[in-house]
Parts: sequence; structure tokens; C-alpha cells
Amino acid sequence: MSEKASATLDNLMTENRKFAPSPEFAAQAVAKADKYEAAAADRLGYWADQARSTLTWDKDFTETLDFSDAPFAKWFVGGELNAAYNALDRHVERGIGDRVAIHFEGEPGDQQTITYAELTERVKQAANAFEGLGVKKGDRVAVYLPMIPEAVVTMLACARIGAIHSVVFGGFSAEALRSRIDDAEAKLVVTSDGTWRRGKASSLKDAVDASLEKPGHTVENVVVVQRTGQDIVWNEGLDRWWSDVVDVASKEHTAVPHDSEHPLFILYTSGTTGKPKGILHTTGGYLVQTAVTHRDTFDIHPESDVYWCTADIGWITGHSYVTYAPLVNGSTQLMYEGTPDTPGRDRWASLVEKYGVTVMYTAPTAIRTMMKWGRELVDAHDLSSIRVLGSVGEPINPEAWMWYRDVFGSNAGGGKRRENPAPIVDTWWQTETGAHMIAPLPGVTETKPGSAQVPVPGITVDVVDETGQSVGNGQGGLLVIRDPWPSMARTIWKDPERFKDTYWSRFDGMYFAGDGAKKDDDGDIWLLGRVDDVMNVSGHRLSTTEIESALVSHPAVAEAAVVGAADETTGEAVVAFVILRGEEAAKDTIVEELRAHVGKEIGPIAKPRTILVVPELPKTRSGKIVRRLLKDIAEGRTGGDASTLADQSVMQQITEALKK
Ligand code: 6R9
Repeated sequence: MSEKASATLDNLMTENRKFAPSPEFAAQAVAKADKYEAAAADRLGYWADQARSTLTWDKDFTETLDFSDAPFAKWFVGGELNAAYNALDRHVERGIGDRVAIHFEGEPGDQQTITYAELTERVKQAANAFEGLGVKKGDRVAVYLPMIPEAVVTMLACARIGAIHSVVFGGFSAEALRSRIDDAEAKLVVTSDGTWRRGKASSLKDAVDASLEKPGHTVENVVVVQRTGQDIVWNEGLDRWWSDVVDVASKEHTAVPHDSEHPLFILYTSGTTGKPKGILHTTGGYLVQTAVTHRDTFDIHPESDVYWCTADIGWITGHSYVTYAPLVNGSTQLMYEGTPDTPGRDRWASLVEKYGVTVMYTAPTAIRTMMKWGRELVDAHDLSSIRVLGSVGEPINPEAWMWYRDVFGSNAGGGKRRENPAPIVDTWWQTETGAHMIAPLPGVTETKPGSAQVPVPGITVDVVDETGQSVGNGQGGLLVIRDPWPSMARTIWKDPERFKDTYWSRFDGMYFAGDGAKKDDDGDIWLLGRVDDVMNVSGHRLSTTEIESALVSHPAVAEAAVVGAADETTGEAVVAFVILRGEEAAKDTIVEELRAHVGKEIGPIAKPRTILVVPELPKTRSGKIVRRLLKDIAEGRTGGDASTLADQSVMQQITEALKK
């Protein structure tokens, strides 16, 4: 285990608070303890039941799991269904078309209330429009949109016609967008002129233009949603306004069934090498597990809950728990475009109050930011509607967990506190797992601050040592998943070998997640962060190698090493060590220039918090950078074991240089 992981482990060993669900909550909960029993008694039978009771299949499946070509799984084999039909039409057909699907609030305060009937119509129009532009089943569509309803409409329209969407987070640069367009060979790009951020119109279309400037791409059309009305460059022959193609399209469109294993989407995520991995998810299994976990982990009562997941659709959380699961479950959700501090730092609390949000799902980094801003801002609002609080993206420290419970979960309105605070569910999962894997059931599990605790029913998770042996209670090791699960990634787009190598080669027959974990004395699981070169900054996955390559692509950089250093607010922060060369090295603006360069190459989220100019990097005899020692410096420690270094004086040289 890494030094960081073992320090965290010692720290967490002292955490022993437990909070049982109130009898009232337990009594009304949708998922009871018998779910664990049913799943344990017959795992595949359990998933088959969930699949049939949760989704509408055009053709029933004949086999629950085919893992004969492991690790490439097929779930609900022979079954046929349409994801958009499951998220939309069927709700209208069963008479709840008037239920609100999405309450949208833009950053400037504009609102839309979209019912299931209306959302279904919009998706049908988009499906007709995309087909009219030549998009066919199996084609790839790149989506570069902000958090506006058109993002959900676009994803579902693709699913409806069987086109594979590849959503690229709006914070990624033109270069990052282009490499994803190229890898997926996207035929269509859907974007907007811009989005509202901190009161200003921030551009998106510009990045699409820049990404398509170099010839040789596969894009035939760019559909542009008008969101801000800002000036944009118009490329005749390529660009079309959403209002000219979608809003005028027919509202009739029949959803054809697709095979259970038909690809639903590609989502790129950072790995340990420079090249992002195109994680591929397919239809049946993904929808089953996302919908079941959404309902059970958040105790969703679709007729009465107002659910709010703050994640952007550019990440897996936005895919699974904004676009797909809430709609498949027929629930009502809030979608918010902007930042949490506009116009004031109480925007989120005011949204909860305004829409009567009952279930909120967010990331520890957001909670810690609000802690820093002060609880008074939240206390000034009536949050008595909240019933369940979710956390995702990174380990949640017990202090933030308690604050979340106290400030968001105990607010009874009018300055009063609640006797029974809302349960907190910490959900561990990944882009690759598609849906929750480790999470409490809020009506069953006695929750512990800082722990995701137990696998969800039907999932088998373990913590093993370096040799793959299960560790005992009270011990730490590596997190693995023992059995295939419905929403597992099926492969890496165009790179099945990398899929095998990355996840299935470390241990025989087990999925290696890349996270450190420990089992406590009760056997509950505590996540300890990544064990590889992947950093987690504000819940976003970033690769050290990817940022290093961006840095060395600048002419002034001879060598670069990047580490994630502990940061109070963002969990980890990017710290880069660079060796400079050439004339530019002498410029006093070089550090700012390098930060901007990383922003341009990858996106603003990847900009290093700190760039330290050093004369040398600590390396082993075989030339491997010893990041552990750099991490010590970045986190203010000294005296780490430098005995494996080829040149023993390097650390001394670095410390001297940084003193200047
Ligand atoms: C859903 C998502 C996955 C990585 C994962 C782990 C970290 C996510 C966590 C958590 C501790 C939790 N992670 N949830 N760590 N507790 N509840 O975030 O997917 O962007 O692919 O990141 O995030 O390190 O391996 P993704």
C-alpha cells in the first residue's frame, strides 16, 4: 500500500460513529433487507428478476449472463429493448405523461418545466432530425453541450435510433474534443453557442470550430443549440441550428427495439497512460443496474420525489444518474446549468428550497467548498424537503460527511433541526462499472461517516492483497470485483487488448478497480483513493501521464513529472515539477504560460495548481521517476527514502532550488 493510503487508513481506524435508519424511514423504504438475501441466494436469478420487473422488453431474454468469452460479457442475451422507450414513451403510455420529468433552471434564473409527454416529443423530433442528417444505427455522435435539456434530449435521441453517443465534457479543450471525435469517428457533433457561467456567456462552439479546423475528420454536420445568443462563427455547409432541424421535425417517431448488447455509448476516461480510454457501455445490462441502484440506493418514490444530481452529463454520473436511471424510473428531477456561487454562494440551497428537492446527489469536493463558505448560507434556507443525501466521486472524509448530515440533512426549516436527519449514502463506482457497486441501502444499513460500506445487492466486491488473497477484517489492500455485473463496461472502444490488460490481468478472473481499500472490523469497506497514476481532482479523473505529455509538448519544457498532492478542498491537486530549456525558460511568466498551455491541451480542469521549476527529477537507475518523493515535497514532507535513486543528491538539489 502507498504511504498516503496507509496514513488515511490509520486516520479512519479511529472513526466509529454509526447511524441507524429511523424506524419511520425503514418502514417506507423501497429496498428492504430481503434484497440482500434474494441476491445472495441466486445472484443471476436476482438480476433476471430485476431486469424483467424494472424494464419493458420488446423481446424477453433467453440467458441472463454469457461470460464464456471472459472478460467480455453479454447480459440478458437475446433480449431486445429500446432505452429511450424505457425512459419516455412507456411512461406516457401508462398515463403519467403529465408528470414533470425535468425542472430546468438556467444560471440566469430562466426556467423550463418539461413533462414526460413533452420530453418524449422533443426526443422524437431530435431522432427524426438526426436521421434526416444521415445518422444511422451504430453511427457515433459527439455531444459537446452544457447542462441544458437538449443534452438529455440528444443522448436519448441517439439511444432511440441506436446511434452511439460520445459525450465530451464542455470543460475539455478543442484538442481533447478532436482526439475523441477522431477515435470514435463521429459523424455528427451536437453543441451550443455557449453556456452561462458566473453571469457571463461562455463559449462552446468556438472549441468545436477549432477542433474541426484541421482537415481529415469524419464529421458531416454540426447541430448548434442557441443558448446564450452570443456571436459565433458560422461554417456554411457544416453547421445547422437546432431550431432549423429539430424544432421543425415531426413529433412522430417509433422506437425500434435494439439488441440487449447493442452499444449505447462511449465515454472517455483517463487511464494511466496518456491516451484516454473509450469505455463502451451497452443497452440492457446498463439500464437494469443504473435504474435498480437509482431506485434502491436513493429510495426513489417516483410519484413524490424531486431528485437532484449535480453532476455534469460529461461524466459517468451525469450519464447514469441524470440522463438514464431517473427517467427510466419515471421520477422528477432538477437540472441546473450553472455554478454554485452565482448569483450568491447559497445558490444550491436556494434551489433545494425552491424546488422542494427530496434527494440530493453530489460530490465531496462540493460539500467541502460549501463548508468553507460557511453553514449560515445554507441555514438561511428551508431544506426540510430533503430525505436522502448521496455522495460520489472520491472518498468523503468523516468531517465532510458529518457536515453534510448536519447542515443539509438536519435542516427542518425556520431555523429548527430535525430529530431524524436524512440518511447519507456514499456510493463507490466508476465509469467502467456504469452504476453503483458499493453503497448502503438507506432504509437498511447503519451508516458510518466516510465509508461506502457494502456492495449493493447482487454485486460481489472484495479487498485482496498483492497476491489476490482476500484480506481479513481490519486490513487494507486492493479493491476487486469478483463476479461480472450487468452494467460493466464491455470493452475499450477499438482496443479490447487494453481492456483486458488494464482491468483483468492483475488478478486471475477478477476485475481490478485501481483503488485501495480496507475492511473494518465489521467487514465494511472504506475506499482509500487510487493506487495508480490516476489523480482525483474535485471528483474528476485525471492522468498524471496525460498532463506530463501536455507539459512536455511546450517548447520550454525538457522534462515534467506530475503528482497529485492532498488538497483540503479538491481532494487532490495537480502539482507539476518541470525542467526548463531554451530561451523561454528565462521568462518570468513561464509558469503561467505553462498552466495555460495545459488548459489548452486538455482543459481548464487539468491546469496544475502549482508548477515548480526544478533542476533535476528523482529517478531510479532504470529511469523511472520516483513520484513518491515528489509527492512528499508537494505535501510539505521531507526525508523520504531516496535510496533507490540513481543520483542520491537530486533531492538535495531540488530542495535547494525551491528555496530560492
Ligand atoms: C462515479 C465516478 C472513478 C474513481 C474510482 C475512485 C473514485 C468514486 C467514490 C470514489 C471513494 C467513493 N471514487 N466514487 N472513491 N468513494 N464514493 O466517479 O466515476 O469518474 O470514473 O471515477 O473515483 O477512485 O476509481 P469516475
